[in-house]
Amino acid sequence: MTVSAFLPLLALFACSSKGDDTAAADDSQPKATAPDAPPLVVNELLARNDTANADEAGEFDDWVEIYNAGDRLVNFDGLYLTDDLATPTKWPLPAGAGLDTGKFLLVWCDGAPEQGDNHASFKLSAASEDLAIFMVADGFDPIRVDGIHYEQQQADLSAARVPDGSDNWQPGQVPTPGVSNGS
Ligand SMILES: [Ca+2]
Ligand SMILES: [Ca+2]
Ligand SMILES: [Ca+2]
Repeated sequence: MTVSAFLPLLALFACSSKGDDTAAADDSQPKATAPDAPPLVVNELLARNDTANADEAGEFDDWVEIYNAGDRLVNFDGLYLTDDLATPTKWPLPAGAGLDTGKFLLVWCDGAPEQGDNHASFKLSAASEDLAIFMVADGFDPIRVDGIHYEQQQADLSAARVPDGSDNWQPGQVPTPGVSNGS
C-alpha cells in the first residue's frame, strides 16, 4: 500500500477526533440562563394569631400574604412556599391559579391543606423562622424568588413591608390580611 492510500483515512480520523473534542468542550459550558423569577414577594406575615382573624374553619391560624409587585399576571405553576430553606418545594402554591398585578393572596399556614387550596402544609413559628417563595424550572436547582428570616413575633401584630413590595419591613403592625399594608 502506498502512503497516498492512507491519507483519506487519516483525514477522516482527524476530523472525527476534532468533532469529539468539540462536543466535550460544549458539555463543560454553562447551561442556558435560568428563567426570570416572577415578581412575587412575601408582603406580610402573622406568626402568632390569637384573636386577629379566623379562617373558614373558625381557627385563628398563622398566615402569610403574598403580593404581585410586578406589572404582569403570575401563574403559580412551578412556585412553592416553604418555612425550611433546605426543603424549597414544601408546599406548592394553588395549582391552576395565579395572581394579577397589584393583587394579594392570603395563605393560611395551619398545616391543614385539607381545609382549602390556600392552606399550607406547615405552620409558622412565633419565635423565629424562614419563610420563602421558590421557583422550579426544568434543568435548574430551585430558585429563590423572595423570602424573609424573621425573629420573635408579638401576638396579633404582623410584620409587613410598608409600602407593599418595598424593602422596608416593619414589625408590630396592625394586620391587613389580603389588602394593602398602607404607606
Ligand atoms: Ca385552619
Ligand atoms: Ca414552621
Ligand atoms: Ca396586607
